[in-house]
Amino acid sequence: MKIALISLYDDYAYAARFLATYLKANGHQAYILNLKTYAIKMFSYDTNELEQFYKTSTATPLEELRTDGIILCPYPSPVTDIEKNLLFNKLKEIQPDVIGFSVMSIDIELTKALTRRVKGEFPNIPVIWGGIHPTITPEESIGVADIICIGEGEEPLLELINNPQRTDIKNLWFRKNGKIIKNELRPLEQNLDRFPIPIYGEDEFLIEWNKIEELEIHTHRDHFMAKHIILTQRGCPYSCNYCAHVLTRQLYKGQKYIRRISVDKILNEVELRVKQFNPDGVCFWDDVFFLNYPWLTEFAEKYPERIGLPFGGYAHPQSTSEEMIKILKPAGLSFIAFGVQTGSEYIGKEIYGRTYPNEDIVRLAKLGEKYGLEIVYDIISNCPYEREEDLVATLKFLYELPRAGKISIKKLRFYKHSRLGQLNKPLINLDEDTYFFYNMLFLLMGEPNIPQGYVMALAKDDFLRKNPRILAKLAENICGYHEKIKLAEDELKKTKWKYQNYTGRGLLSYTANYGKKKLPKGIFNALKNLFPKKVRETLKS
Ligand code: B12
Ligand code: SF4
Repeated sequence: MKIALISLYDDYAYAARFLATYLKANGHQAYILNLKTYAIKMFSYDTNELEQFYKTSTATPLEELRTDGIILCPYPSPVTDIEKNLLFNKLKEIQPDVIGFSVMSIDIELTKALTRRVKGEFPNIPVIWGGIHPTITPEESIGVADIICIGEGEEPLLELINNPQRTDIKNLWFRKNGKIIKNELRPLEQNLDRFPIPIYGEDEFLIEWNKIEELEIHTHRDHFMAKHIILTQRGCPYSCNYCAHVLTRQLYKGQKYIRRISVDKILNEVELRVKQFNPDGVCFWDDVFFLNYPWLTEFAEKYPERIGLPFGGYAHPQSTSEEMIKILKPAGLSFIAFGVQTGSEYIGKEIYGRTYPNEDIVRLAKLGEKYGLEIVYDIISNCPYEREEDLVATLKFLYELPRAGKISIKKLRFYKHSRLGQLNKPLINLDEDTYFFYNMLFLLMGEPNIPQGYVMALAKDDFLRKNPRILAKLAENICGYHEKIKLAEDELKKTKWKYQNYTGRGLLSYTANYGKKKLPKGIFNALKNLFPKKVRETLKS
């Protein structure tokens, strides 16, 4: 049997990749159709290109603001008619028996539209949705798809492909003759090692920028990543209110929720990726990498000899001990990322459901500093429950913490059905300029070229508070946006620059490497003159 798995705005397509690999290992044909990557386009703060994008985009735009002083707009550039036609032509060519979509909530409108078109053009091919969105909103999802998969998909999808007539498959709901058949959930897969190592660059296509391209190993976008990304586990022990785990964990009460691939198997995978993509480092992008001391110990023993590249991953204030860092550091640990999210105890506890005090975050950050690791702080912005005093608290907290190598700010995706959406608390919804003002200050807090004391002074400036875009100009120039892009481009041209038009994540990834590079002296002084006198006075003091 043949299946086409469609992955939207997703560079990595792990879900489609895991599923396709498993189906292939069981004798089926599986195609991965990537409809657009989670492409990254760089917007300078001072052009109006970004505003134009917001005006014309039909997709929900995402913003990530970085210390590099740029707005990176991980960029769901709207799917064009040409791209839709390329997708449907490919489907006609493949003639799959089943079409699957992997769906995140953010892409739901696009998925619905594409599903309707599939049903119009191929009325006899069943459409199955899987992924986080149908898992947490099954009733809504089965209203559109013929079949939905709740939770893990490998086994249910295999059973379906083995016999597309069946409607009694656990984890799957079917819409048949106006009726919904809801099958029960099967237990979580406890032995992740039994799944094969995911395949890259085989029967895989990328539709983007009005073109379709077959992705083979040597043309795969993963060549552009300075760090190759690998997932070693499923599940998370925590319950942050803004996270999907809160909802998915409830489905599996009483079962072991966190499961990890064995160290040996992960190292086999890393070895393969090193051969395939020659990355400069590895990012173990589990929700929390710093879990399970025995696993980490074995990893620390074996990784240096077999791989030896610098690596890092997500830490969590409650799970990460000094002992863990101590054993991983000599094995090549070079960076840790973790969610600071807010400095406000009110938002942390009452809104995000945090069960530990800010001091625990400080402790973790100081550990990172002590062991000379690059530290990345994640901050959540645009939380509708935040008051201005909460944003001030975050700024003060960043001042208190060791300076980050990178501060990554993501807009909160506020879904009514999430636990966050269900809280009985007043919604404040500050205006965009307020969020923007503080986001810029947060960014500057992570920027080595400006003393943090200046940033605190800028925060008190009424003029800037009313004209926050000026701060963006400061951020852009102080952070050396143009210089960094140039350095990154030159570097890419020398090394792996194969796609002249590709200004996406490869460039980003290389740019990030220059995040700490000291910029030519004088930039900061020259820039001061761009600002109103009042601001200049503040900068002097
Ligand atoms: C990698 C990742 C990303 C990557 C890739 C995006 C992607 N589509 O996966 C990037 C960095 C791009 C990303 C970005 C974002 N992400 Co993200 N991301 C993840 C992460 C960490 C892993 C997902 C993954 O690949 N897992 C591995 C695969 C194998 O597991 P899986 O996806 O669950 O798939 C299994 C089943 O669901 C099922 N399945 C999945 N698809 C299908 C399809 C079929 C047909 C079938 C039968 C079964 C099936 O089978 C699979 C194997 O068992 C998850 C958290 C998590 N731990 O899951 C968040 C997560 C998916 N992201 C999330 C969010 C909110 C975002 C952002 C909106 C963040 C932001 N504010 O900017 C953006 C939006 C990006 C966009 N597409 O526009 C949320 C989604 C919540 C929701 N309701 O949709 C999650 C769940 C994290 C969270 N905190 O809750 N993300
Ligand atoms: S620690 Fe991260 S993955 Fe775990 S529940 Fe919180 S946000 Fe989700």
